[in-house]
Amino acid sequence: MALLRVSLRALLVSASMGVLAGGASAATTVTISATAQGTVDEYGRNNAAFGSALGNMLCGRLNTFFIRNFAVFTLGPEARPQGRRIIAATFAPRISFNAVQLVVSPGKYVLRDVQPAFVPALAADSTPFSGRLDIYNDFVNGVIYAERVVTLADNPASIPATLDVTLTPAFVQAANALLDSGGGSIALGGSMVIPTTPGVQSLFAFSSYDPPLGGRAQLILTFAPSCPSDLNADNVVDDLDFQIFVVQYDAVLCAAPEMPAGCSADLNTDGVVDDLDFQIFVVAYDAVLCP
Ligand SMILES: [Ca+2]
Ligand SMILES: [Ca+2]
Ligand SMILES: [Ca+2]
Repeated sequence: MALLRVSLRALLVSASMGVLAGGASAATTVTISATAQGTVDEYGRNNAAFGSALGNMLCGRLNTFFIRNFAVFTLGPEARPQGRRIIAATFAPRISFNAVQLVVSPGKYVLRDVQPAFVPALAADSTPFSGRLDIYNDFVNGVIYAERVVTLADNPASIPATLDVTLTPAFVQAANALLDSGGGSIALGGSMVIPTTPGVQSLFAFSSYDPPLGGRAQLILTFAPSCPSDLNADNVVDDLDFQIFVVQYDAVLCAAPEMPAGCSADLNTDGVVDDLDFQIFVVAYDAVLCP
């Protein structure tokens, strides 16, 4: 702590000399369009083999057989703002016709992980495959990325529309791990848990690629500094961050005109930058490296 005290005191002098800049903003949103999206039916056929339009995402019971859907996203290093990690994610498929055609309502839409070995076949969605029950079955196995009860009320008043599906912390963790490893593709496999009434259609439907009603599903990622006290988002908490902190500490109120935009030093998000925030900052400053 002795070194910390000396360093902070030295910087308080430079702060009073007015050499300080504002901090990094609190969060950044990045939207990524699906690399591929489509359907795998209970015969293990994708859209290209099943005769469905490329990119059509149908899920549930279609006439006499069952069908599941998927979306593939490519996360490259360029998707991640420097020094930031994903803190939240939303899957936002486009709805090009009635989202829910449930005779018996409600149903539950579940998204799960897709084994990496299956991703290339799904990503090449114009290349037909059939008999891939391993892929079809994988969509109901593994880590849950989202669960959403759907009813007829989920049908939008007009189309096209977007349906927001909040993804779980397990997805956020997987996406961060993918970015940490240099990037790659991640796929989500969807299934419907529906009342079993033979012959009754119970369908949850998303977009095709076709304009104007379709469009690719979106993945909306919210990035934040990898640790909140890292105010300049360079992955370490050091004197540069303290310089940013002290300017906001002087301004106190997040609503004050002199407060830098974003009020990033309000680490406990109570609307003021005060000693409570400093107590949080000092712990991270002491640790130096972001986790
Ligand atoms: Ca799976
Ligand atoms: Ca920093
Ligand atoms: Ca505060």
